[in-house]
Amino acid sequence: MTVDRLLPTPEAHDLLDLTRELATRELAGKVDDFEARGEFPREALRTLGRSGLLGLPYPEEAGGAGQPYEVYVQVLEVLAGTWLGIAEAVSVHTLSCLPVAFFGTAEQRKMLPDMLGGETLGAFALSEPQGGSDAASLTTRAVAEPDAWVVTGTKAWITHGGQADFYNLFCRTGGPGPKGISCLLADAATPGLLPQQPERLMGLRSSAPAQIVLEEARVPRDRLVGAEGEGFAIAMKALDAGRLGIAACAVGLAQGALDHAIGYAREREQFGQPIGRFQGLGFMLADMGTQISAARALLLNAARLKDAGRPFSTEAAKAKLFATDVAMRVTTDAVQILGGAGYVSDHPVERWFREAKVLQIVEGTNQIQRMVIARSLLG
Ligand code: COS
Repeated sequence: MTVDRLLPTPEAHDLLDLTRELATRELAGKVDDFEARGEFPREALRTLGRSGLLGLPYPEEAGGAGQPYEVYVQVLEVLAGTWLGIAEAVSVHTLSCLPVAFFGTAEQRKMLPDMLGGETLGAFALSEPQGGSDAASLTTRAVAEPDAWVVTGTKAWITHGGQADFYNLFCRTGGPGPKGISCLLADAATPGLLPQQPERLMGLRSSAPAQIVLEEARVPRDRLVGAEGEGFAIAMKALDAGRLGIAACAVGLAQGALDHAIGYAREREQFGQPIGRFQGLGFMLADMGTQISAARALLLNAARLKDAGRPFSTEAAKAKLFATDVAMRVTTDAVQILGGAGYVSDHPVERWFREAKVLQIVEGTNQIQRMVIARSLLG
């Protein structure tokens, strides 16, 4: 189904067309294979980078495409409708560029053209085995020596772990709590930065995260991003933007599932007519379409607030919460509409159902999003 989109500029229309073309030409034929083998699509990401899709919402003078979030999230949505693993990788990479782009020194910002052009791939290392939702309790420690920060600890669930060229390492450089956290930018080649085996996932297998063990990893002193003690605020700001990316992934995945279910409901006949003509299924499709439109509207509203420079964290949390819950419901219903055919891997809805689950968990569980929303309501 073609989604009727109101885009702000002719350039944005061209960008969406380019994304659809790349999705069809470069991604659609590869996704099943890469997901089945659990292989990371590094080359496909490079292709997207060379087409300008890995630095979309960053200023042109930094090497980005200067696009508003309103447009960037719709590009992600199109990618997610074809290959969630790629869309999530683009979203995480974009998030990983944010600390340097907005808090980096002039010297650090020299790395931005390669980052935003997709020549180098980024990772965002905040979570730890004992501290996921409670991010401010992280224990990875960075000790200042004259020439380097010496980092010891373990990071967990790191998307692009073992694939990334640079890591945002959130470390404790001071006392307990959020004010004792700083952000370091580490190269993948840093001695003592040791990616572990990728996790074995329920879905999204082409982009499996890994733990990163840090054994006295020596990160040069000039790789502190922002001020000492500013790391938690940087992480939260990056996550606010990242949550829009995950919401976009959810909307795109749900739209893909709806489109597939519609195609099936038109073709499949039972009792002498296409099954979509039965009210029970027609109403399911109607609810799926309505929920997706509502999720997209929440997402675009939050993105437009961000573009206007207005506070948007609460709206981003609402968009992430709602859109990912919608993706779970819609993919579940898509499996139901296909019946037995939905439960086997001949149709992608079985994979999309498995993939939707993780979106309710990453970049802040949906319980954390509710916490953010409730706090803003209560003050
Ligand atoms: N933007 C900027 N600063 C923020 C912020 C935001 N969105 N959210 C919080 N902060 C600041 C606060 O203002 C506070 O600083 P001040 O004391 O100077 O005001 C500081 O950060 C601590 O905030 P808070 O007290 O709210 O921290 P909590 O420990 O209660 O944690 C939540 C807040 C739960 C929102 C945070 O831990 C969180 O988002 N957890 C989930 C982490 C996550 O998403 N992980 C996914 C892994 S990354 S892929």
